Amino acid sequence: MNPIVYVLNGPNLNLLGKRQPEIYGRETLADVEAECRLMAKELGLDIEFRQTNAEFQLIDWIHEARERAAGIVINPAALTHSSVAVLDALKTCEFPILEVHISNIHQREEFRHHSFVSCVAAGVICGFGTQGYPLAIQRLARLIGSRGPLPVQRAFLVGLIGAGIQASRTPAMHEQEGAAQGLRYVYKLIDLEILGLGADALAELIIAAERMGFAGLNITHPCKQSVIPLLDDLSEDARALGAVNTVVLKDGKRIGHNTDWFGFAENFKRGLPDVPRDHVVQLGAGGAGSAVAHAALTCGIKKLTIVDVAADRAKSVADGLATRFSRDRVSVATPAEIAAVIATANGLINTTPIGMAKYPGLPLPAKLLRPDLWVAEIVYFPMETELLRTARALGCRTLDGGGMAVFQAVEAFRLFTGIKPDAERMLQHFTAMNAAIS
Ligand code: CA2
Repeated sequence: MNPIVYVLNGPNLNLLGKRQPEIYGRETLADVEAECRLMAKELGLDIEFRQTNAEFQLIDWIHEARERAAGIVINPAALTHSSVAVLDALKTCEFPILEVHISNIHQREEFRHHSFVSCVAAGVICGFGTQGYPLAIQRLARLIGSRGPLPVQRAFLVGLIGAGIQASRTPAMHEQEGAAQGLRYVYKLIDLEILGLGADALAELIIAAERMGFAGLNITHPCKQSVIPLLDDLSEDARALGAVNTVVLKDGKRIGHNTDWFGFAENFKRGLPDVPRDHVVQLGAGGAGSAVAHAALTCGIKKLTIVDVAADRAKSVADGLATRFSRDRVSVATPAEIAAVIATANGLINTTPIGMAKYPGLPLPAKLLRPDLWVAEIVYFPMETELLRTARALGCRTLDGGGMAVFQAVEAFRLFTGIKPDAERMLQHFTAMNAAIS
């Protein structure tokens, strides 16, 4: 139920718009009522709009309002200047009263300069023409704390398709930010493992998501590459990287993006802003590996050596990078060559799954780490991988994968909704969530 506001008008105001337009304008009282109703609706108020030529009637309505209303807007008309009775009635009210006059009574005859009711009014509006009425209602809404009807909230349904994704923090990050933005935001996990489906179910799942009105999907292992043929178009980054982690579903079209590289770049810029970047070794050339390598070169790493157990995979990522950055900034090495390449490196980035809760261990022999080597991870589950723990113990500067997880979500949220999320808030929420869980 909305609060009720009485808008009361005294003698002769029924003539509004019909006589003396030079003083009172051309709007009729019915016009004024319509404007008041419009304003009241916007502010979540109900109004009783009344006019009378009889003093007793005005007083009776004030008494009635005492019982029912949250406030009064009153133009007592000539009674303003004469009626102690109207004043006494208003004095019994315990809610805000706003006094309105269409004309500027202070520019008119001397007898109109005094108002009997102003002393009980929370405010007086005069000389604004009939506009004074909606203005008074607006002010009254403030005074009684009416914020208006609940705004219609925009709704977004999104999700993540992947295998073994139950521990993902992405749904909570999106939903929390959606709520903070005043949206109805639901993020569903579509876990192939739980559904007992293979990656070949992807086509069917995307159609289902479209039919159910999903605004978009995040895509993860093992579908980041296989999703590409199912899409209508790709962003420049996704095309370059050959991997998609975000699909926007809009106007019957599926557009693939890659926010992973942005996630790593942003995390790196914040977490290791001043580390040397002459030569860096990256372990892993999988889907995440190509995005991270792209981010690393974008962040000014002068030379990147990519190491992968599958030589062809490392070569294909390196070839892709060479077309976008210069060839001499990228090279490949086999696991047998790690010791040699790491000897000249300033930093090490691990993009292999080794270190994840599912694949514990170190992605390279511990003896290859040294205190002057910085070490970055993309895994955030656990936040401290064995690699990070070992490196930290040695005195290396390190970067965990938490920030990357947050910033890929920041960018995906923006793509799904068209609304800029608050990255700092998402970061804080992620940190708090991890502290509560671990
Ligand atoms: O300016 C105002 O709103 C007044 O309250 C109007 C009162 C007057 O006595 C006050 O001093 C100021 C008069 C209302 C009469 O309304 C008419 C409207 C159109 C034509 C004739 C009278």
